[in-house]
Amino acid sequence: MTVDLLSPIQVGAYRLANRVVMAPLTRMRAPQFIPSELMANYYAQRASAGLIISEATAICTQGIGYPNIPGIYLDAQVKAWKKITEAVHSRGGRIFLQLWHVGRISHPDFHAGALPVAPSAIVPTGHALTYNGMQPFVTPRALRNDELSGIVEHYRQAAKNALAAGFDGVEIHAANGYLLDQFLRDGSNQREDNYGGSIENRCRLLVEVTSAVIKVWGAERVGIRLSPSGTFNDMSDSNPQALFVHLVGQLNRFDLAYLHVVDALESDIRHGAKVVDLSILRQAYLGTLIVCGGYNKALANQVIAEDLADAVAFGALYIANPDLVTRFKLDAPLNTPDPATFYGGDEQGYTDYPTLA
Ligand code: 8OZ
Repeated sequence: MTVDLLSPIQVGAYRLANRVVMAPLTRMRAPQFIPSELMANYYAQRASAGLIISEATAICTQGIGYPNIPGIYLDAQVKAWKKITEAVHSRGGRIFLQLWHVGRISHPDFHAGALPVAPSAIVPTGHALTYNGMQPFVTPRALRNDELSGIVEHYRQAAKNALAAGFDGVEIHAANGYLLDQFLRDGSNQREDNYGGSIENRCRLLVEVTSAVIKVWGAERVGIRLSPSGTFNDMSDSNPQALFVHLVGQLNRFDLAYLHVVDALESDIRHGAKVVDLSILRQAYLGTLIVCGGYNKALANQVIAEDLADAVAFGALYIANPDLVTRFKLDAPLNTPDPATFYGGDEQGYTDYPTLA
């Protein structure tokens, strides 16, 4: 039998009903950084996905860089997430929490005037979205060497909180120019200690975070997201292929539930990305690979048929199609996502996309 998007798959500890993954999607509908009731309905509507990966969720206040994103560092947040995991489980779904620290992609307005932190004091080009509108990024404060164990501890505690909130696992967000990605790449990491310089040193923080999170969850319930070709949030690296091939080699040792790779996007190409081919990562990584980045059903089935990936995550299509799996099964037409309602707002463009009758 040929394997396709609708074939079941073992991912770490779980037998997933299909290979259609809901990508992590920032939606900014968590006032005061507390998950809202509305979010329970939104995620429950999408429970037929083989796996839901939650929107990026702050592991501590220092990790916040956008308005109305959820956290996982307060009891009230754990309680609120519990309602969401219960809603997803009651519909037979599985949901991992994505653990997030934005690093320099933030603004002093989120930190009572304190500077955002980063591997090095290098300002990214661009603007932070704050409660006072778009504001230019500021030069971040370089984290001291003796602070890094505290960062690892924040990830560990957040992972424990995710367990208490009833999630099925966690995904470490090491993609898209946020803190862990900032450490990986030499465009943002110019440290001279044992967390900078060589590729091995730049991978150190992510490897330490992964070890800590695995101690909480077991490797079979932990995934990692990377964007080796990404330029979003002013990311650059002198040799991303060498960096990411080394990194996934290190990650092989952990036997994770999965590695989740964001493909080179059109915007990355436009920004002159040095593209790391998926085939190279597929060869270097020995475990389950999820890919993401503008796939439709045909392209997703193709990437699985060519054995370049095991499963595919869908972002915009999942925003607009809560019953995406059914629509794929039936080759039914898809709803069109409305970008005006992606970030912030209410039910509109969130829980009101129609399912098939
Ligand atoms: C879009 C807007 C805000 C955040 C990411 C968490 O790119 C995000 C994000 C995306 O990973």
